[in-house]
Amino acid sequence: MRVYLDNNATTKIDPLAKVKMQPFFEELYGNPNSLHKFGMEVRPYLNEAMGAMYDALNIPDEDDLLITSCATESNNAVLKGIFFKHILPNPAKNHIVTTAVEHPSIGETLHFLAENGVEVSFVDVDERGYVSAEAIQAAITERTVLVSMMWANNETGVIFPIEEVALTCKEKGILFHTDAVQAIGKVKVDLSATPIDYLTFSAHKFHGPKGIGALYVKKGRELPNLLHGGEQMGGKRAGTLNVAYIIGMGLALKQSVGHLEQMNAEVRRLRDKLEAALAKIPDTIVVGRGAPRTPNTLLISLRGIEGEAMLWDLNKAGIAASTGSACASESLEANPIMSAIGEDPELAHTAIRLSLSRFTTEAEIDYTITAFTKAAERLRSISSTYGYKAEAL
Ligand code: C6P
Repeated sequence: MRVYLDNNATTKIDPLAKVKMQPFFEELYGNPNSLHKFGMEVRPYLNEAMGAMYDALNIPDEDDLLITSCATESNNAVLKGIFFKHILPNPAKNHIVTTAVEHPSIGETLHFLAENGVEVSFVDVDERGYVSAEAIQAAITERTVLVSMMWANNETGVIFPIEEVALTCKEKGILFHTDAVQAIGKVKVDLSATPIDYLTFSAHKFHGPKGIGALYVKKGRELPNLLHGGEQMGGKRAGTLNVAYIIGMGLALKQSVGHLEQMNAEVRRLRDKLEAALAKIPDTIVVGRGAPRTPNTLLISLRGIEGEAMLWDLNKAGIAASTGSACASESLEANPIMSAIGEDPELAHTAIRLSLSRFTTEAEIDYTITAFTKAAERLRSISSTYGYKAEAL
């Protein structure tokens, strides 16, 4: 059996989105900015896809949804945009608040800005991997220009108090950005209801194509152009539009939001079943238990079992999991979220992330429970002391 449980790294394309994209690689290949028929005939499809995204996230018509190449681009654009537009002209307001567990596209960008004089507060998580609104409020100073807080963490699935923090920022006149990559299609995101200034997402996390994402920008919060060049996206993000992928992203977003109930009932039931079974393995810790979590994610640590070794055994059984974020998977560094939580340092090397999707089946979960339990027994049996390390293989 082949079981894909790494849906926080990327997802398979929604079959309906794939079919809908196909004509835009073939007969409908015109450049939508061209004035001839080839170009013009594409435009209604683009408008439909953009409209679907505005509807899915309840985006007011006057606000912008800028298409980017990925969430990493959107996150870079918003942080560097704030630097150019607000911090450089007014260095008295040069403080940004964020969390210690953001994706590197936020964390690394902020380290880069810190090298350029920006003051950054990385607020720590508690023992569940949660950051409270009070902890963010306590970090805000008179110099704060922006708070950037992820909606849901990619490693634990822990959901952060976005509404509360957004309201605080609004009251204090501070800009608010959220990286909603792991929230879209898992929790309700309503941009008319919550006072968010900027929001990031990426299509391949909700069964859209890879290499396309978006940045939501509230009216009046415009940033310098993300890419200078032609007049695409009103000049705000130049470059020929990736029509097929925008069409795919539009349909995939509509579909995922339409399946929110399934996600919160059926997918959650399967995740909880998996979690309950794996938590019976002696000496395990489910990270984020007791905090609000996305319905599809499970981060579990097994004392004495190197995460890499577990992945290897699971892979041999045909199961795809990860030790955390896919973009950090080549380093054998301690898992960042586990280190941030401040658990026993050994546990930071033993975390396994299993992330489901609405395409995950009960049979796949049952198979995983058996294979995972067997792998844990095997790996523990070869280390009587639990002192086993992957390098010893
Ligand atoms: N997280 C993971 O395994 P891109 O690659 O640019 O489409 O998305 C980046 C990104 C930004 N924010 C969050 C919260 C994310 O989870 C990701 C991607 C993957 O956790 C790959 S590193």
